[in-house]
Amino acid sequence: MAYKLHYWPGLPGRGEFVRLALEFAGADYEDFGGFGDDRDIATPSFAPPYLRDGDIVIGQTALILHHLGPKLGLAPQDEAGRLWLHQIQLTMMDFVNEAHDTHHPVGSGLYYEDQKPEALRRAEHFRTERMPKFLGWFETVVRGNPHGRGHMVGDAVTYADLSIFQILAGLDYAFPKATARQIGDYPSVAAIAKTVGQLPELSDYLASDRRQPFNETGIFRRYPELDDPD
Ligand SMILES: N[C@@H](CCC(=O)N[C@@H](CS)C(=O)NCC(=O)O)C(=O)O
Repeated sequence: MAYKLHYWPGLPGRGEFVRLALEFAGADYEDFGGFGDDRDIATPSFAPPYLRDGDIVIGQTALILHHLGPKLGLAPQDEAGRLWLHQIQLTMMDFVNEAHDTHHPVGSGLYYEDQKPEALRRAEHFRTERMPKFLGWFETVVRGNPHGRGHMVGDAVTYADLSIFQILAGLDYAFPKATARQIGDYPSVAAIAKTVGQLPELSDYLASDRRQPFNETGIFRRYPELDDPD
C-alpha cells in the first residue's frame, strides 16, 4: 500500500525531509495537501508533515523518518545506531525551527512585515551564533563517525545525509552570503551535501517538478536584509 505524505502544497518546508527519503528509496507514495479528514482520528497530528502508513498515522518530521528509516533502508540495523540517527535528526529539526524563527521571531501567525525589527535582530544572532554552533556540531558528528567521513552515521546513506543536504540548500537560499562565508569551516558536512546532490537515486527527482523550489512562504526564505551585510 502506498504511503500518504500530508504536507502543505506550494513549498518544500518540513515535508521535503520526508519526501527526500521516500524518493531516494523509490517508495510508492502519494503527496497530499494539508490535513484532509485526519483531524478527527485517534492520533491526530498537531501540524503537517504527517505520514499515513496503512493504519498508522505519524506526525513530527523526525519521528516520521525514525519510522521510515529501517523500512526504506535509510537507517542502521542496530538500535543504538538508529537512536543516534534519530538524535541527530531531532537536532536538525531544532535547527530548522531556528531558521524559521529568523523571519517569524514574534509569532508564526503574524506577517513578516509586522515583526521586521525583531527579525533583523534574531537573524543576526542566528547567523553569528546559532549557525556556527549547529553546523559545528554536525561537523563534529561526521568527523566522529568511526566508519569514516562519507556519512553522518554509519557507512551508507541514511536520512540524516539527505536532511543535511536539504538544510544546506535552505541556508544557501535564505542566507547566501553568510553561508558562503561559513561553509568552508564545515568541509565534511559540505562534502556529504554535495554527494547527496549527485546521488543517482535522487537525480530524476531533483530534476523533476516534484522537487519544489524554496520560496517566501516556506521555512527558508530569502529576505536579503536578514543575511550578512556586504
Ligand atoms: N516539530 C514539527 C513542526 C511541524 C510544523 O511546525 N509544521 C508547520 C508546517 S512546516 C505547520 O503547519 N505549523 C502549523 C502551526 O504550528 O500552527 C515537525 O518537525 O514536524
